Amino acid sequence: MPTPQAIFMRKQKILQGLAFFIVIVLITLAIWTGPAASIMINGKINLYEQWKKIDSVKSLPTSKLLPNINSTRNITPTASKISTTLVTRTPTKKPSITLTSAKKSNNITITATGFAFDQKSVTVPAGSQVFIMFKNQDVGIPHNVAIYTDSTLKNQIFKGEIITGPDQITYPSFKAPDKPGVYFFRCDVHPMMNGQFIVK
Ligand SMILES: [Cu+2]
Repeated sequence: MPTPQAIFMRKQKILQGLAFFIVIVLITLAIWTGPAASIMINGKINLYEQWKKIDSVKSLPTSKLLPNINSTRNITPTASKISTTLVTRTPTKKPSITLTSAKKSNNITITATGFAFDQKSVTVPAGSQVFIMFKNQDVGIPHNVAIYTDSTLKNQIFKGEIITGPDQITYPSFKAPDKPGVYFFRCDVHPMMNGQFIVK
């Protein structure tokens, strides 16, 4: 006499076997129905024959074509009809960095000492950005650096802030003239302190 537990176990095993069988059947059906359905339409198994039929149908007049098209449309393997088109892309040009507008910057140091500049002339590249560091070493004396086209002072190119020594300042940068030539710089407080601002 099997115990109730043994009966329960046996039922469990039968159920498991049944479930497994059903799963196998379902998988088999799923595998077979897809391709089989597409092949078996119209009772024709040979896809090649179907293709030949389509080709022969194409040459027929439209009136005779229509019913056949309806019956053969379903078996047309659309996947093979999809044409893959290669899209060729021309690579975009690499951005080239040109330094035409931003020329090499120019750092200049001018020192005023004993009511005189330490240099008679300074030279900068034409059109360059000029950074002037001005050092005033005269104690209690105001000086600056200002640049003009010439000694007539008609056209001012740059005017640096007046500072009282001992002090130093980095002036805001300015753009040197594009036209090469000999320009003029001076201390606005003491006009006899001057020199050549050469643009090359
Ligand atoms: Cu001065």
